[in-house]
Amino acid sequence: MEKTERKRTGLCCAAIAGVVVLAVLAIAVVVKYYVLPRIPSFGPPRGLEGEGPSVGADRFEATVVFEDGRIGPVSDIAIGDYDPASGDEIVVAGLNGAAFLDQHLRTTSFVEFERPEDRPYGRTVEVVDVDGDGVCEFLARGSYLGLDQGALLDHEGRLLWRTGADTGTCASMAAGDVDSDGLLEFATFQDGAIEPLDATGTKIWETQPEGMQTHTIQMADVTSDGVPEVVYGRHDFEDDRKVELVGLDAQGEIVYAARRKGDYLIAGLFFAFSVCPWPTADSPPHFLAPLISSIMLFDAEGRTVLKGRAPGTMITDFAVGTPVRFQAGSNPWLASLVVSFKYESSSLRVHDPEGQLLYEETRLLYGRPDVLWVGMAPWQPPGEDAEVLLVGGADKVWQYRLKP
Ligand SMILES: [Ca+2]
Ligand SMILES: [Ca+2]
Ligand SMILES: [Ca+2]
Repeated sequence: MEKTERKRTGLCCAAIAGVVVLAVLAIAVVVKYYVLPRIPSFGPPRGLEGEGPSVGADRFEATVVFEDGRIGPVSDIAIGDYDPASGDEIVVAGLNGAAFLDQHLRTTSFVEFERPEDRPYGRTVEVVDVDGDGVCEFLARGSYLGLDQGALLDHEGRLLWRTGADTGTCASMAAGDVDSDGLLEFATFQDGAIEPLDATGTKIWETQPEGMQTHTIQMADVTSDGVPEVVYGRHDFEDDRKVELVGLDAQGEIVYAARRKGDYLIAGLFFAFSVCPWPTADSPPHFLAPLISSIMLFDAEGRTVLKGRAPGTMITDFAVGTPVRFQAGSNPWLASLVVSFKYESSSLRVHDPEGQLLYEETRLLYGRPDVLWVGMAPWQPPGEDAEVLLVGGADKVWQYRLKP
């Protein structure tokens, strides 16, 4: 009787031990395959320590196609009719000047920017055409850290005006013709308020809408009427799981708002989202935002269009992107550049339309000759049927093409 009891107790203990072992194994499997992969990684991108490609090195080749020690970090590459001669050119704009290149990437002229010593202005220069006459001007925007003033320079690089002449700095700035009079306006975010300036740099109005917590504002036609709105992200304090993409018209009235579940998009929208056409350059505006270890492309309704892995990315980083048709006749891929101030690095990536990472390359930002900066454009070289990607660097432009 006692023996049977002991045997039963022994069996019982063995069963309990078995269940415990199984449970521990199950927990280990769940942690390894479900929990760990979902914890955001705050570490630097894998390629950072070695610099250079960490994914897809056998797929793309990069060559320097432009180099000029006068130009500085290249922040914009614009292709179109931007100088008095007829026909398209490629304008490469950097911190200190701009070069005009022909279709064979030969420099035809160079403009040096006036840079007063007393107060530095924007570190990222954008090619704009204020009056649409086919002769470009240059918009020097505040840096992404919001430390510099914005300024407009004429075609010869002479300073026309600066923002916040007294004290203000300009965290963000975007250009667009919001009132359809043929002249660009410039939306600025200064001292906690949105202030659009006219083509002469004069403030038109000022607004500080409720819930506005933006660091970045953009101009984009979110109402699909051919006229751009001033666009920014807003947090709904009544419901903190919601974020709104808001569009203001020429009078500063809210004419558009798209809501979506917040997640990390809230911060991505506030800090550093950019306008990114998708899937082609003529498509309705889409927006690219940095999240945690990923980037997200969403449409004007707030719907996710593409979410791609981007290790080392934080919601406060800056992300720019463009579609590139690297292969003739196939879908474009999304090329993006994330500038991370935390890791002092920039990462170039290419994702396919499903969000799969095809290429990744990280380079350190400071004191390196081969830094990658935010100027970026797809370009179809003459006689070719696919596009290459032009990316700005320090005093140079790189061309990325798909290997045959
Ligand atoms: Ca002009
Ligand atoms: Ca206008
Ligand atoms: Ca519109």
